Order: sequence, then structure tokens, then C-alpha cells
Amino acid sequence: MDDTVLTRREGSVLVLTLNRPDKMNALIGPTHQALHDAFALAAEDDSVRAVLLTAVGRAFCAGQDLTEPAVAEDLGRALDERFNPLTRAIRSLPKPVVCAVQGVAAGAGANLALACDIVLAGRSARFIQAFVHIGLIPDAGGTWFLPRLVGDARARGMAMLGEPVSAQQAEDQGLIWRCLPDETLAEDALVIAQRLAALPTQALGHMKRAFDLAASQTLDQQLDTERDLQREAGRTPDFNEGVRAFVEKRAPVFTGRPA
Ligand code: T3D
Repeated sequence: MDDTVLTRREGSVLVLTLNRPDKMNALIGPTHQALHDAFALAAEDDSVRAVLLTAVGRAFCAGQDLTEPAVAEDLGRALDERFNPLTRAIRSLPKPVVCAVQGVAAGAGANLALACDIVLAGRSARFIQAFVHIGLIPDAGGTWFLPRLVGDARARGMAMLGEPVSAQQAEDQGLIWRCLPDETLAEDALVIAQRLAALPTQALGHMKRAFDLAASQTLDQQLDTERDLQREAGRTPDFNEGVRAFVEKRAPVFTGRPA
């Protein structure tokens, strides 16, 4: 694996760390490839029950590396080959993905974070839809995530003005789950990822799917989706264990195994 993304295991959590701090973790081809490989591994390996995406340095990620020579030729192709598969990999992974934003997250770097299920940010972090400053539109899912997270008015403001949004504003506006002290962000994020990794993984995967489908379905369709996914969840050993533990008044021990 390329060293612009460091990978390590913390129990059932796969930790991915963007590691190009001198370039504000701006994304280049090898970084995309490494992330692609890591999410493929997370999908295949049953012992991985949550992913934590984080970064080193003063930026979480400044988006596409604007100095990479290949970039300007065809941005549509760049999205097709790089950013879109990454966003899809995160959203379709049937396991929770936590993101810890420890510094500025700009352009596709911000939207990479927003693709994750639980987004945490250090108090000094900032989110910038920087695209407008270089004549582009939010990509990597930004035009889909933003209005759903913060509403249309704020989404348009963020995209069109490209102003920094502080971590506290991001929490207040529903852009992220929580703003945390810079000093404890890394540790807190790992604790949350480990907590998620100990939960009923199949159910969490079904939740991800249900929430994403809800964006394009009627209530009727969504009720059917819930029925189908709940049927699946109800067949898992974790449902059995959850109910048994409840009756026996003890903490459940979930394995994350499929039905
Ligand atoms: O192209 C395609 O494939 C299509 C997809 C596009 C997706 C995108 O992500 S487009 C958006 C790309 N990102 C941006 O437009 C953000 C550009 N960067 C910034 O706006 C600012 O640098 C930051 C707000 C992120 C941070 O500002 P600040 O003042 O804290 O730092 P700085 O001085 O601007 O940057 C520090 C260094 O990082 C600097 O290099 P130097 O002068 O020290 O050698 C700067 O050039 C470099 N840097 C920051 N962002 C990028 C970058 N280098 C390459 N690419 C970057 N995106």
C-alpha cells in the first residue's frame, strides 16, 4: 500500500490515516488507489466491523491536488475514475465509517468527510466548499450531501460563497455529528469507532442502506424497504443475542455475523 495512506488495525476497527501532511493531504492518484484498496479490504474482511478515516498534519484534506499534472485534462473522467468510486465505496460499505477531521477539510476533502456515517471534528477544524474559488461545483457527492445535511439554503450558501464553516457551526447546523476538543479528537474517535465495531454490524449496514434509499423513495417505498431490511436483520444471530440479553438482563455480545 502507498504510504500516503497509513493503515492499521485497532481490534475490529480498520484505521486509515491520510499521510501527506506537507501537501495538506491533497489527494493524488496513488492516494485514491490506496483508499480504494483499503475500502475493498474493509468490505471483504468480516473481522473489520468499522472503519476510522483520519489524517495527520494541520489539514484533514485539501481535496484534489491541484498541481497533479493529469488533473486538468478531463475533470469528468477524474471524477469517474477516482472520487466517485471512493464516495460510492464509503456509502455502500455495509459497515460504519467514522471520520475524524483534525484540521481544514476543503473541496473534495470536505465531501470525503461528509460521505462518512459519523463525522467528528476537532474544535479548530474548518469545512470549506472551496470549489467556487477555482470555478468548479461541489463534487464527490457534495451537492447531494449538503442539502440533505443542512438544508437547501445553507447548502447553497456554503457552495456559492465557499466560506469556511467552523467545527462548532458544523455541529450546530447538522453538517457533522460532533465537535470535540482538538486534544482528545483522535482518542475519542477511536473509542466511537470501537463502540460501533461492537454493535450488530448487519443492522448498521442495513441502516446505511435504508437512509440512502430514503433520499429517493416515497414513504410507501421506504416502508417496504424497512420491512425487507428488518426481515434480514431479524434473521441475524445478533438479533437473537440482543433479545436474549435483554430478557436475561445482561449486556449483549454481538458478533456482527450475517444470518
Ligand atoms: O480535479 C479533479 O480531479 C476534479 C475533482 C476536484 C475535487 C476538488 O477537490 S476541487 C477543490 C480542490 N481544493 C481546493 O480548491 C482547496 C485549495 N486550497 C485552499 O483553499 C487552501 O490551501 C486551504 C483552505 C485548504 C488552506 O489554506 P491555508 O491558508 O491554511 O494554507 P495555504 O497556504 O493555502 O496552503 C498550504 C500549502 O498547501 C500551500 O503550498 P506551499 O505554498 O506551502 O508550497 C498550498 O499550495 C498547498 N495546497 C493546499 N491545497 C492544495 C495544495 N496543494 C495542492 N492542491 C491543493 N488542493
